[in-house]
Amino acid sequence: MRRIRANAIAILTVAWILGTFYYLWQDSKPATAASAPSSVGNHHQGGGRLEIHRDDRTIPLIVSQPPRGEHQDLLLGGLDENKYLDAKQLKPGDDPYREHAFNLIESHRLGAQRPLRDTRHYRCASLNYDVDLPSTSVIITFHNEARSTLLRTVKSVLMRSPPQLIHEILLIDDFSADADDCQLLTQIPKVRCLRNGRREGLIRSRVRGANSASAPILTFLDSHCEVNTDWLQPMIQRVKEDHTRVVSPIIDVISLDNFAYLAASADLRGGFDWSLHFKWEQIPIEQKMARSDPTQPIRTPVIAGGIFAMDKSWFNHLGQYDTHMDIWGGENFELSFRVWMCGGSLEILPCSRVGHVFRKRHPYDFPEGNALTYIKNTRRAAEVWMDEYKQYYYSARPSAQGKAFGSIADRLTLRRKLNCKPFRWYMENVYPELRVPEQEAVSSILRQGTLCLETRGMDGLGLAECKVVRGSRPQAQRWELIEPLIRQRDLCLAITLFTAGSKVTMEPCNAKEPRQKWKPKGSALQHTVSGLCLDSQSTAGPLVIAQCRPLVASQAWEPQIIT
Ligand code: UD2
Ligand code: MN
Repeated sequence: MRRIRANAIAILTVAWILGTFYYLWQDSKPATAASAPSSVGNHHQGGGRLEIHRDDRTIPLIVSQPPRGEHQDLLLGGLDENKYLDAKQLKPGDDPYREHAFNLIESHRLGAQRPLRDTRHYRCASLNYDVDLPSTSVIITFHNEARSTLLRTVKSVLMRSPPQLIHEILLIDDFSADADDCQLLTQIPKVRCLRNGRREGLIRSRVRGANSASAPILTFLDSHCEVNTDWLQPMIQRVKEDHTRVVSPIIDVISLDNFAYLAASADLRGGFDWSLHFKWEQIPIEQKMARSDPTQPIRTPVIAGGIFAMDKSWFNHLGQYDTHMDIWGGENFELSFRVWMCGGSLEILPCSRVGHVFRKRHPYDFPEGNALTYIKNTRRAAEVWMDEYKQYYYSARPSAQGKAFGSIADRLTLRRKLNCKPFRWYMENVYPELRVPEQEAVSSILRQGTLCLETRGMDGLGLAECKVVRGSRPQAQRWELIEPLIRQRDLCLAITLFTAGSKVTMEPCNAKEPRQKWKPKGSALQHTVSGLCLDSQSTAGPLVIAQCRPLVASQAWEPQIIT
């Protein structure tokens, strides 16, 4: 008897579970093809709700087909696509990776458009968006992009966005070799082309685009993207609800070898290490556990940088970009810190997907060199936004010390005017997972030929033969160069008076004390406020500050990192 009852309970339980699954499936499955109006393609606007009709039930295999026929001509205007694409052909024997760092043959083979697999979570398809969403100006900057990837970017936007939301597509041609790459595309309705008279880099190019945009929302894209089904509505919806949100899609991967479109993980957010190197990282486990709805936005400490939407007035209010940053790199940190610290937020929207060709190298040249440019840009971001935490940036990237980064006065004024929170707030509230490194700064000796700067007694300083005692340098000759300080343990190099000839001593460190602020100037060490340079005069005499004289031996200090 008891066994029969147990069996009955087991059967009922199984039936209940199956029933629940069936119910959930019924609820989420897409409408059948029979209800789709055949003339409108796969998007149908009705009753204030964007419905997506598909005739395929196996959701992961759904592809979003571009509309065909007349509809397409209306969207795309008079451009002869084949002529546009075929004008640039590889010669037999040419390396297909050479010019763009991706396989140009494969890209060309795909042509101007292609169907894409809808990589979103199936629940995204049943979300509703407002009928009266504001429109956007899409801004795409490029320097010598391949025609096939550029055209696919533009076409995918026109074909996979509700037309009323695309006010215009602004192409900023950053002084590419062939002006026709951009110009010919203006035959497509809504496409405008702005050509720079000289190479500006992506940061100033985007600002130029933003300044001539006329829609209330700005959407930035790289020039080798393909947007996926309903990519735009989730972003505009979030920005419409709160203009201080800066939103980006999940960035899917387009293979640089065969151009396959691959879904990216939906559990990632943007992060970085202290050298200001961007990386994707798992969302922290507590946040992951708390996520019951996979369509919900993901808060992110930083964005990758290339693909995001933002309210135009908010973009302008927050100071656009730092236009003293050149070519590529660092602007994503600067924007991310600024947005969080000055009252906004950053999020990744899982229901918006955009494919991007990730490359292993830059296919273009950097007039000042790649490394120096990255250092200049990230140094500007660190100097303006990272407060006392910038020392960890310098420890992680010692080569950044002493490299030129121009004046940041305007950006500091902006930070003050916007009344932004300190970086400590960002660390505590936005990115507590970023660990502060153990306080072990890099030590150097400061050489002048065979002599080394050393401390003597309480606050004395002098030059002496560089020594090695039992395999390591004596403490008196070890220095930590953490701008603006030149420190040894808790004491720092300081001037006594702000005039030439004034003696230099050691005193307790204080990064805000003007007498302790130094910066490298060529091979000299310059006192920032007086503009005078550290001078050893003679080996016997005291250390002083004197008028900077480039190439004078008593002012040349060669830092050499020691262990
Ligand atoms: C990522 C971002 C990129 C930017 C960069 C950091 C994504 C998908 N991409 O690098 O947008 O934030 O990190 O700076 O998040 N370009 C110019 N002028 C130049 C150099 C580049 O217009 O002098 C264009 C280029 O054609 C491309 C865009 O800027 O459309 C970004 O350059 P990228 O694709 O080489 O950068 P990526 O994806 O490695
Ligand atoms: Mn890119």
